Amino acid sequence: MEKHFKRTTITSALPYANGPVHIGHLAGVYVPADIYARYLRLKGRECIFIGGSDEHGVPVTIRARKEGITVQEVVDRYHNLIKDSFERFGISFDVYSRTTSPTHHKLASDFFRKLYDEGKFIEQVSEQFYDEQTGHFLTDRNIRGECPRCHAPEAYGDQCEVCGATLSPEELINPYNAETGNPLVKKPTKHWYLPLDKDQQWLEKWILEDHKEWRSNVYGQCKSWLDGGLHPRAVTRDLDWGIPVPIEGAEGKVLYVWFDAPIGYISNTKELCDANPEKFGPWEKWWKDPETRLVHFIGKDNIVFHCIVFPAMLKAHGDYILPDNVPSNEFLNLEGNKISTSKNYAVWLNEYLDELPGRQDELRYVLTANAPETKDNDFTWDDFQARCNNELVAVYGNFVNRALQLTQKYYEGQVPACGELNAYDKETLAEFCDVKARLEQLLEGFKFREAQKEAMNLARIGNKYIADCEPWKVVKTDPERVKTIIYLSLQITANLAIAFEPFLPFSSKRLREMIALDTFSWEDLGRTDILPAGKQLPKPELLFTKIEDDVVAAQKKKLEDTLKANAEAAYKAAPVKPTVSFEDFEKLDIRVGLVKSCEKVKKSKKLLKFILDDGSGKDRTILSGIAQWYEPERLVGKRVLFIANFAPRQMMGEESQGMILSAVNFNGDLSVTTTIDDVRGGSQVG
Ligand code: B3M
Ligand code: ZN
Repeated sequence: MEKHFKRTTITSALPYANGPVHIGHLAGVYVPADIYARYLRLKGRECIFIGGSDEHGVPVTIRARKEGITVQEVVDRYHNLIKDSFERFGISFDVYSRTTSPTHHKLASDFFRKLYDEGKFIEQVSEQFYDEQTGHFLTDRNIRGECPRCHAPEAYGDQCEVCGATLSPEELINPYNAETGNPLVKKPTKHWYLPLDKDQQWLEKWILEDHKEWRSNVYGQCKSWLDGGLHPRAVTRDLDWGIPVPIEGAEGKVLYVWFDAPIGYISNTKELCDANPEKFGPWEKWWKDPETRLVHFIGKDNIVFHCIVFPAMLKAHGDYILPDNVPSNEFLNLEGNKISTSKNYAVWLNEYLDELPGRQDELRYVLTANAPETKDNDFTWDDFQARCNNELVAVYGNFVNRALQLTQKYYEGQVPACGELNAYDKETLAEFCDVKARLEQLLEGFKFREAQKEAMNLARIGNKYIADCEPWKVVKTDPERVKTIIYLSLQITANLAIAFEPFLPFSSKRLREMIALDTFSWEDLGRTDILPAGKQLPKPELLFTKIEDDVVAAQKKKLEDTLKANAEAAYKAAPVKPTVSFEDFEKLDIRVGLVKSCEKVKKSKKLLKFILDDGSGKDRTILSGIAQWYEPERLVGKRVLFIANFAPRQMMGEESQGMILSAVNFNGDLSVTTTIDDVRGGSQVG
C-alpha cells in the first residue's frame, strides 16, 4: 500500500562550484525538481526545496590551479554565479546555500564524529599514489595513465573516456599526476571507511523489495551495485581543501567530498529553518519525522551516492529518514557531442540568460520536452527553434492570442456570457475536463515530459476549437454564438495559465496578468467558470515570439568554434611520444584496405563494423569506435589505413582483426585516414 506522507523534502544535487551550470544540469536535475516543487506548492502541500553549491572536492582545486587563483576565490565566484543564474531562471529554491558555510562545517563534522565515536567506521592503512615532487597524495580523478583495456594514453584513475571502462588507479599503466605529469609512487596512509558490506542486507531489502517503483535506470544501477557486493568505502582523503577530519592525528586529511556534500542538504535545511522558524518550523521535522517524504533529484552519475552510500550514512547515524524516491535522469548531449565543463563545451545557463534575454520559459520548455528521463537525449539548436516556433508560438501562444484579441475586438475586453453549449462545445470540454487528474498522475510519478505534453495538449485542444469554430466568420451571422466560443476559449486560457505554472512560470505569470487572474489554485484546473462573465481583461501582449534564424546560427557557431579550438589545443598539447627505433617501427604492419562494407554494430553506439579487402583474397573484419562521427555508407569504397598485425580482439561478440587509423579533424571529430585512390588494396605502408 502506498504510504501517506505529511510533507516533502525535495533536494536537488549540489552543483560543484567549479564552473557555471549548463543545460545538462538543468535538464537532468533542476528543471524537473523545480516543476515538482512548484506543483506541490500549487497543490498547497507542505514542502521545502533545497539547493546549494558543493564547494569541496577535487574539481574546485583543479580549477583554482588552472586559473591561478585560490580555491576560495573559485568557489566564491562560481557559487555566486550559479546562485544568481538559478534565480534568474526561476528555479524556486527555498534556500540556496553552500558547503563552505560554518553551519555545514559544524554539522558535517559532528556527523562524522558521532559515527566515529560509536565505532561505525573501520580504520585502515593503505598504499595510495603519491607525487614525491609536490608532496601530495592523488585522488582518482587526478591520476592518469594508459588504459589497460583499450590502451588509450590518457585514461582517468576512475574511468577511461575512450572505451568507457570503469577503472581503479591501480589498473592504469604508467600512472602519472594529471596536472604535473610527474610519475607516481605508492605510499601508506591511514583512512576511515564506512563498512558498506555490513549494509548489504538491509539495502537489498529496502531497495530491491520495498522500492520497486523507482525508475528502472535507478533501480537497475542499484541492483548491479548490490549484485556485485558492497565493499567498505573510504570517507576521508589526503587533501588540503575540505572539512578537516575531526579526530586527533588526522592532520592534513579532510572528509571525502561525497561524505560531506549530501549532509549539505541537511545543513541548508537547518539554515533555512533557523532563519524562518515560523514558516518552516524546526529543521529536524524535515529530516527526522517518518511522516516526511524525502525525494532526491540527481543525475545518473550520482545514483550510487544517493541510493546506497548516503542512506547507509543516515542509517548509521540512527535518527534520520531515508529517501522515498530518487528520480534520476540520464544524460543530455549537445549537438551530438558530450557536454563537458572542462572542455568548455556546453550551453552555459548564465550565457543563455544574457544572450537570449527573457526566454527562460523557452529553454525550460525544450529541456522538459526533451528530458533524458529514460535514455540519454540530445539538445540541438534546430530542435530548440522548431519547438519554440511550432509549439510555444504556433499552438499555445497563437491560441491564447486569438482568444484575448477577439475578446478585445468584440467585447472591449470583457468576458462575454456563455450561451447554450452545442455538441462540439461539449465534446471539446469532455476532452479537457480531466486534465487535472492526468497531470497529477504524471507529476506524482515524476513523468515530467509526459506531463508537459499533457499541458500542451490542452493548448492544442483550444487551438483546434477556435480554429474549427471560426468566430471571425460566425460573428457576421450569429454574434450570440460567438460569445459562447470566446467564453469557452477564455476558460481554456485560464486553465492553461494554471496547468503550465509548474513548467513555464514566467509566461504563466504574464498570462495570468493578461486575464487578471490574481488568485488561483491547482484545484481550479478543469473548471469552465474560472473567468466570470463581465470580468474586464487588460490589453494583451504576445505570450511568445519566434526564435529567429540568426539567433540559432550564432549559437551553433559558438559551439563549432569551441570544438575547433579544442581540436587545435589537443593537437598542440599532445607531446611527441618517445623515439622508437627502426626495428620497432618495422614491427608494425600498416596496410591499405578497401572498404567493402561498413555498418553500425547493433546495440553499440560507438562501433562500426568494417569488412576490408586487404589484398589477401579473404575478407578482414575490423571494428572501430567511430560510429558517432560517421554515416557508415559514406566510407564504403574508400581506401583506409589499418594495422594488419594488431592482436585480434573480441568486441561485442565479434573478432576485430586489426585497427583502422584515424585522426582528429577540425571539428574535433575523428576522421578515418583515407589515402589516394591509386594504391592497391593490401599494399604495405612504410
Ligand atoms: N557535486 C556531483 C555532481 O555535480 C556533486 C553532487 C553532490 S550532491 C550531494 O555531479
Ligand atoms: Zn579504455
